[in-house]
This record gives sequence, structure tokens and C-alpha cells, in this order.
Amino acid sequence: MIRSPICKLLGIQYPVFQGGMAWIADGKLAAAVSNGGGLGIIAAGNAPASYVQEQIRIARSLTDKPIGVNIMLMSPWADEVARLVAQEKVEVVTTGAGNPSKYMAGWKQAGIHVIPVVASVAMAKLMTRLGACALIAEGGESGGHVGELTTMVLVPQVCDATHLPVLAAGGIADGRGAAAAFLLGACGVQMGTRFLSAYECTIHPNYKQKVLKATDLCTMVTGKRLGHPVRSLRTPFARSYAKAEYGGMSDEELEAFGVGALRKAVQEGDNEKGSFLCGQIAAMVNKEQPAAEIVKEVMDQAEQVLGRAGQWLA
Ligand code: TUI
Repeated sequence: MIRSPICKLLGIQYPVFQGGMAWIADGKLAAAVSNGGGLGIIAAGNAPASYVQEQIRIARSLTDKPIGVNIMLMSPWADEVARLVAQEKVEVVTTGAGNPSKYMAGWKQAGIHVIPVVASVAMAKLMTRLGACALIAEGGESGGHVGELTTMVLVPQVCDATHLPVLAAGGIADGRGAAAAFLLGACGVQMGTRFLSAYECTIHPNYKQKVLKATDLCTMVTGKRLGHPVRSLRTPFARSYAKAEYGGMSDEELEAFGVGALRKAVQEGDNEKGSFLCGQIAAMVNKEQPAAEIVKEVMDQAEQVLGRAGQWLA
């Protein structure tokens, strides 16, 4: 069985986090992952604190295991969600899409395990100095907001830059990817795209089917012009956004074009106006199954792969 320092630190069975996917990772999905021995994470996304509070209540009613909340730092509600997680004594807070420095001291005082997502060595060093208890190094293979570096390149550099436990994210959806992450120096993984196929993930059926049918070149990155690159499935909407980005639209028009697109994908499965955020590894996500089974299957496979890892040693 695979156990690593992050298991003991957080009181979880397997070193597997479920990514805090905006509009998708709700209390039900998070509880299912935590009940499976991983760490389920509720996404605050662009929602107000009242929504997050309700999802925490739902998760607490379904599991007595530790849970996390992901705070999307570009959200206009980030300050109030930051206060809420301290009040609610959530075990773990992860952050994404920005720099959480101004919240770190308050969260630590509230006894929260703070685990920021970093996409660079500089951010890894800063978060280490400010008292994070672990880091998630996320490469640009991931879905949603992406940094510049790939997982293969980022993870070993972050491991060298910190004494903290590092989880790898971006492009990991099975035991091979998890084993590779361990070999790069990570002591756990975070997966988003793989959990889109969980039974407990209640995205629109159109969204789920698109992920299950995706092939290797099915994703693309848009949004670089406005400074917020996002990886999504290559749908009619993503293509027309990309066209608009390099056409004559003003920044304001472009911004308005994208508003609400993720919600339209998740709730309505809207093929024309929805933005189906998704990682590059979607091609390898082929079946629906319970979240708990995903956690166990990935770790069992990683164990087998690691057992064979020395086969070429002479
Ligand atoms: O945050 C994510 N993925 C996301 S957030 C999101 S919601 C959104 N919707 C539309 C546009 C933008 C966001 C959808 N997917 N992943 C974690 C992550 N964080 N990846 C990269 C980073 C990151 C980037 C820069 C973390 C820190 C950072 O620091 C920049 C700075 O301030 O120096």
C-alpha cells in the first residue's frame, strides 16, 4: 500500500486529492472522494460564501473524514470565502490562480492546513516562507487556468525548492501518472479530469460524454490575450473564442464573450456557448465509476508500476 507523509499530516488513507474544479467540485463529490480515503475538495470558484457554506454542510453530512476547500483567488468573493473557511474549521484550504499571501497568517492561526497551488519556483519558495504545510505543483497539462510549465518540468524543480511535501497535478489520471509523479519527487497527486467521470460528479451528461469520448488532441488553450489562459475541450465555443481573441474584438467585448461559459457547460451542457474545461489527459478517461473506486484503482496501479520501476537496472 502506498502511504506518504501527506497521509499522516492530513489523516487520510491515500495521497490523492480531487482538484477544486469551479462549478463542478461540490460537497457531494468531495465527500465521496474523502470517504474513498483521498481528500475531497469543494471548489469555491466564483461563488459567494453562502454557496460554499452550504456545500461544506452537505459534505459534513455525508462524511466524517477531512475535507478541503479550494479558493479561486481571482473571485470577487475570495475575501469572504477566506473568512468562512476559518470560521468553519475546514481541515485543508487549497488556493489557485493567484497569490494567497495576504490570507496565510489568518488561516494558520485558525489551524488550517494551507496547501497553495503553485506554477513556478518563485511562488513555491514564497509559499514555503509564509508557512504553507504542503504545495501542489500544477503543470499546464491541467484543465482550467494554466501556467507556463509542464508537470514533468515543474514538479522536480518545486521539490528542489522546498522542504515541504509536494503534490503533483496536471496530466495525471491513472497509476502510471501517479507513479511518475512519485519518481519526480512528489509525495501525492491531485487529479481533476479523472474525477469528471465519477458517478458522484453531477456535471451535465453532455459534459461527461465529451470527456469520456475525448482523444489526444481534443483540448486547447484560450485566453492568453487577457492574461488568463484556460484549457478546455476544443468545442465550437472554444474555437470561436480563439478566433475572436485574434480578431478585432476589444478586451471588454472579449471578456463579456466568456462570461458564464463554464456554468453553461456544467449545468446546461451547452455545446454552442459552454466552455468545457478539461485536462489533456481526458483521452485516457474512458469509464464512469464511483469516486472511491477511482482513488483506490489509481493507487493500486501506481503500486504495481512502482514495483516494476527498477526492471531496467543492470
Ligand atoms: O486555478 C486553477 N485552475 C482554474 S481556476 C479556474 S476559474 C477561472 N475561470 C476563468 C478564468 C480564469 C480562472 C479554472 N481553473 N489551477 C491552479 C493554478 N494556479 N494553476 C496555475 C495557478 C497559479 C498561477 C499563478 C498559481 C499562482 C500564480 O501566481 C501568480 C502570481 O500572482 O504571481
